[in-house]
Amino acid sequence: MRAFSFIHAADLHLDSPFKGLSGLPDAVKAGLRDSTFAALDRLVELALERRVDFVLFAGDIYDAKDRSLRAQLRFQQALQTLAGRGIRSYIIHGNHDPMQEGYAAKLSYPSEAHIFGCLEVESVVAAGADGTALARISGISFDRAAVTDNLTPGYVSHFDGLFHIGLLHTNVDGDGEHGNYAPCRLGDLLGRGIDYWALGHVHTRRVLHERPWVVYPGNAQGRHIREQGARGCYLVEVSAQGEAQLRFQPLDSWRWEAAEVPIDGLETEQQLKEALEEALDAAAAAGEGRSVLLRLSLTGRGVLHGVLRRAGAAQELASALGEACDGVWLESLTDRTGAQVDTEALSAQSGFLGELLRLAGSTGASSSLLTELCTDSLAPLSVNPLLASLLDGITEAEKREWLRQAEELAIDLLMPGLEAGRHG
Ligand SMILES: [Mn+2]
Repeated sequence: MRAFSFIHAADLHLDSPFKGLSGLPDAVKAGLRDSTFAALDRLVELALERRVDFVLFAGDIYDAKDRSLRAQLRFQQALQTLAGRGIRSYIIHGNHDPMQEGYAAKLSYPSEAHIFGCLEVESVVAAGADGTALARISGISFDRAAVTDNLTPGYVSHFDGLFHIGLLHTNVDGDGEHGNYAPCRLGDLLGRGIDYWALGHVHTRRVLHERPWVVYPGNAQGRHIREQGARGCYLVEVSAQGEAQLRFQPLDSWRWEAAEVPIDGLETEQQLKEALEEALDAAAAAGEGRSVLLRLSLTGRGVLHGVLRRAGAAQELASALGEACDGVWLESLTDRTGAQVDTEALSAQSGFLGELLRLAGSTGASSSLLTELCTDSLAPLSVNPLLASLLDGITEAEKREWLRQAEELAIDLLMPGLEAGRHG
């Protein structure tokens, strides 16, 4: 075989709506709305520039079953541009864009683009522009969103000496962050005669195994605060001996970052402002020239807690920071600070506050007690069926954060000498 190269991308989620960003300027919202398409454009540029032999799209090309026509036309255009330069594409559909559900426009795709069907695992030979067989690619699309079968048994050895790529949208080893669709175990992927598993579904890139390679490239553009850091695809070069070399290539134009700014030891509003500006500069650097959406949390204990407790203080700081650093936008600024007190000493004290803090401590240390407390406290809300369904979705981390806020509020209200305003 001759050496060849390909791009492995997944989870483009074209035309993601980027909801819930009402506080941001319209230009930012428009930029975000376009960012999944911009990532696709960059992918095409990369493929042309590096003259790869083919491109793999491992499912979730579109964000929604009822995919927009705009998204389908842009993807068709991308495939045509690649085909025009002799670059083939291999495509599977995932749980967000299953083949037999939702709206698929009747469009013609270039013959250089192969879309795998959803009935059984198909296997095709990828040839270079000169007709040389380069690799075998096996794949299957999702027919419906909720595929619960393990699809790996359909992938078999072909004993043809070709580098064998398995294209699959799957949740390997039950990743709890993603729906458990087409679930399989890492062990199911090994020993099947596949040299490179080109996976999709998990949005954070990871290499689960080397030789054979089991790879999630992650999504091409982060879409919310839980999708932080660089996003893109893998550029894979396979030598004539069948050795693969992977290089991550960012494709994102907007990057999500989160940072904490502790107020411990800060004495003045000026120092607080400077600490926040430093966090913005660090986020700008992490963006590597891209626009950044930053979630800032003020943490720790200090004298400035009293200032931050004033109504609207966090919001006022956020709007002042809005213009502080080019290319960085605040997704939110949250105050999670506490008064400058020794909580250990406080909770060792006798009296009401001490007992309350001890109770909070033991509740926080036990997930069953925490669940019990939240269930009891929220019982009046669960009478409403709409609210009851929302309550089911509250995570343990959120419950813990509420408990922490309640503790701080109790300290603020019950400690003698701590009123809103500055205190030492
Ligand atoms: Mn996805």
